[in-house]
Amino acid sequence: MADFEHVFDTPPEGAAADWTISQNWRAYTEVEHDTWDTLYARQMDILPGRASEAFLKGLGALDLNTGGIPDFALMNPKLKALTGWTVVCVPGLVPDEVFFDHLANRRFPSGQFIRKPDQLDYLQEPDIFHDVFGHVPMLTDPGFADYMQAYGKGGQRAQGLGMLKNLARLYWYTVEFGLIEEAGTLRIYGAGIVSSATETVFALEDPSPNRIAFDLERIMRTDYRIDDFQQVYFVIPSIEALNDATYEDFGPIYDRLKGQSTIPVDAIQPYDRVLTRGTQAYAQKGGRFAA
Ligand code: HBI
Ligand code: FE
Repeated sequence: MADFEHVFDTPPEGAAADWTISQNWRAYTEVEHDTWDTLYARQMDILPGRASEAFLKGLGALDLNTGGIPDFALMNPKLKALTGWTVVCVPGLVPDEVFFDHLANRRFPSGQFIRKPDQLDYLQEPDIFHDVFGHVPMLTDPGFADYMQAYGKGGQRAQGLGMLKNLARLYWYTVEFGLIEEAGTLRIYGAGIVSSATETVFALEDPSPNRIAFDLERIMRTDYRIDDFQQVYFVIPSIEALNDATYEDFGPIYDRLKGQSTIPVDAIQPYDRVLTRGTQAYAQKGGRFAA
């Protein structure tokens, strides 16, 4: 983490005890607003037909393309009316317990800064484009809104039980890099994918990654990489199914996981339901790649 610019141990100067800061929307420069517009336009060229309908509907409802970086004072009333969520500004990555406390109270922490023009394609830290464009549209979906709050509550508990590493994998493979089946096709809904032009195409169309049916315990045992495209994606049948599969006491699962090995990112297990190993297997299932 040492090379992350926006990471602190205690709330930096000007931040409140809960790590929030003012968005200070008026202070964004023309270059920063242009960066938002460029990234937004680039994603809208490729997301229709690839992103989940829930994401596209949410994006439209929030009206995030009025020119430049969205002003939270204008966006939050729309979001709050839909699902009771709001977005708060933070200086960068915040400690896990702070992050969970916000989620458990239906507040999504967003970075205040936006990437530099020479970082359009990739940065490891979550900036306002990743956080707002990537995460917030899904928070307009009532089922997904509940899932995120449950993750915040579960995070607090997992931390106490020493199982955060396992729970964080669930977040990674759903909230950040999840795929969903819609009308017999694969769509993306994970924020790490929908906010990345290159991974938007890779996640659905590249033959190399494994695409495996969602399996809670399997995911909690699976490693992940933060520095490259994913080698495995997990596919949920629906948001409702995701909630059903995770609406249970994780205590017994955590007990079982303690005795089990970690599954490498590129491994396939005998019990995996592999939806595609690249485009061919998926085409055989009558998927969108058959055309
Ligand atoms: N802080 N701002 C911010 N954004 C995140 O996504 C985030 C964080 N702190 C901790 C964290 N994520 C994760 O490590 C937890 O989900 C485990
Ligand atoms: Fe994220």
